[in-house]
Amino acid sequence: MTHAATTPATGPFPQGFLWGGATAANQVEGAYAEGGKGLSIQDVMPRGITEQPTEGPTPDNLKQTAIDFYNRYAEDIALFAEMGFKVYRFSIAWSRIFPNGDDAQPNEEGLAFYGRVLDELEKHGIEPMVTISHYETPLNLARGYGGWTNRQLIGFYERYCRVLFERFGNRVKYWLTFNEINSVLHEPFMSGGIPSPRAELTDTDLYQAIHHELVASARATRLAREIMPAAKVGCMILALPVYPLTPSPDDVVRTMDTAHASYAFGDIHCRGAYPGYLLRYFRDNGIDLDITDQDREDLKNTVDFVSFSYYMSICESADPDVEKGPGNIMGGVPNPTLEASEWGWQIDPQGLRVVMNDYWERWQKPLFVVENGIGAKDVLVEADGGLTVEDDYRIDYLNDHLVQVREAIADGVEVLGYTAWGCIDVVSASTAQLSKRYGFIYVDRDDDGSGTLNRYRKKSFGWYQEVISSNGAAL
Ligand code: BGP
Repeated sequence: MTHAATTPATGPFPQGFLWGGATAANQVEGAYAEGGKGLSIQDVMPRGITEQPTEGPTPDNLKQTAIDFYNRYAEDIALFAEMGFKVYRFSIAWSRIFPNGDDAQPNEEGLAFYGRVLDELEKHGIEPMVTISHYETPLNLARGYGGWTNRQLIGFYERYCRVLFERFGNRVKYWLTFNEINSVLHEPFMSGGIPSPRAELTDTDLYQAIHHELVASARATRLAREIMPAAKVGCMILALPVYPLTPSPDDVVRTMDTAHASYAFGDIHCRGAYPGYLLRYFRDNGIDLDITDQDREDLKNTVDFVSFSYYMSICESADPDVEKGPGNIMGGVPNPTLEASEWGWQIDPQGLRVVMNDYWERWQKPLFVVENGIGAKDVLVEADGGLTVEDDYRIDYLNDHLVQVREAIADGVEVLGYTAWGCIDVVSASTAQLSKRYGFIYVDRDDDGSGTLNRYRKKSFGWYQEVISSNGAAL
């Protein structure tokens, strides 16, 4: 059967589609040493992933104060409500709840803060979605235990989850266990609290750490079902569709291998066991992991849905001389047919449709797009309604990507919702700067830390408001 050209999908999104935005604690809250919070790995990453971590916290780390969400959350959530958000994805800073990660008792002041955030969301009828661990491992678990290479972290994480589920289980339905869990392959410190740089880490240690995280994720899922039967638990994957650079079978096979490295995380979360291609990789590379029978049982607690971030696609080539380009953590071989953002991340709206079809067919679990957006150097300008940013480039990027979400829905993919990344400007994860902005809301703060922290609605604010109020028909 041949397909005629498909008719582009138009009209509104499914009823109840969850429109919203996403942030992470370390990138918005600030108050890094207030309210009983302990240090996290982010407090020693003043340059993000571009430089080695520092010994202790340094005042040039913008995340120490970030955008002061810790004090301004009510104002910010009111702005989200004004845009019409149905859902807000945020993370809980592990070291606000367990300052050292291994404490016997949680920090009540930290729990009280998130209780206040939830109050505000409830006041506006916004559904919360919580990332339990978003690049914020308590520093003590990294430096004192070796991060996720240490099996003890499973127990510490489970204790932390139990506290969250018991305290907030009747208020939060959507939970994500680990942000971009596959990113640990490239950023072991930021993603897995593992102190050794990637080059000094053996594959065995890396995959043992990954195994511990996967078991922790599955145990959290089981615990969630016991404590909050109505909850929905998702994994969170950094989606980076990989295309062969040429039609050469060598490139195609290489593309498959590269794709497998990330698929493995979804396969284990959705199928409850290690896939054959990963077991083969272990055999071929002499990787011998400590996997207990109990671990195998635990892994069978599969997730309810698959969430993912999507910013770009990459190419892959079997030719070792082909150079890789920049990108969301992993990067990859640039695609000669695509344009790129100011940071060299290639823009590929159709890749989002491709990856959604791919994940849906592979796992048959509902999808949630929990990050998407374009980092840009916005300029604040004077306009009729006051200061704003004329961010047509952001509107174009988001519009083009949402059109592809609609296409995927028309293809039959089940999609729960969409949260635009950095719905308010946040400190960038990779650069730790504020000049790489994603928001619908501009925050007056510069990379040198100066600025009033005032919030201003960008042009995209009104655009997203219309998209939401028309349930996508305005795209
Ligand atoms: C993802 C992270 C986010 C976020 C986003 C944009 O990898 O989950 O925390 O920051 O990418 O990346 P960046 O801030 O480096 O532009």
